Amino acid sequence: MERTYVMIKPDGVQRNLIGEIITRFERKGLKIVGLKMLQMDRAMAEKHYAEHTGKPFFEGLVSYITSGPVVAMVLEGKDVVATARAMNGATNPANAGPGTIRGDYAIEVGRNVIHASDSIDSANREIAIYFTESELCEYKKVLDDWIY
Ligand code: RTP
Ligand code: MG
Repeated sequence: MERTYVMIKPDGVQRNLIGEIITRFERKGLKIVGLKMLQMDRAMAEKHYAEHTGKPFFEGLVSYITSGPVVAMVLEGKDVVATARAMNGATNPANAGPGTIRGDYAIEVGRNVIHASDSIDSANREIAIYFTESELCEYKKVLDDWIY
């Protein structure tokens, strides 16, 4: 089954949105197979956002993402990469529709609460940054049969 990397950014943690956000993914029917809280350092941020190195917003992005703890998770489900991106909404919350996480909870592009991998390749790369194989749980839920 497909997996993606989702992360509640420091503003989401500070604004007490952890439970709210995780609840949305659970209710959708996506399975949490990895979950932890951590504080990113600069090296980790540069690795995660390597594709944005040198862009005008890069320094601000690194200082934002390292400004406090984040909640890292791996979600599993059919088409989960695209589904998590759709649930998060557009990068700039001004363009994110109501009902999306960014649409409902954010205003600034530089404080947009949540991350999700943009492709299966990105998901595999990002999951490996944050989780070891043994930290991910492969398990069956009774609900699986009701979701699929
Ligand atoms: P993310 O990687 O965080 O899930 O967001 P995304 O794919 O929707 O957007 P991406 O292009 O990967 O940008 C990464 C993060 O950089 C910040 N950003 N700021 N000031 C700006 O113009 C700007 N553009 C991007 C956002 O926090 C974005 O989520
Ligand atoms: Mg991105």
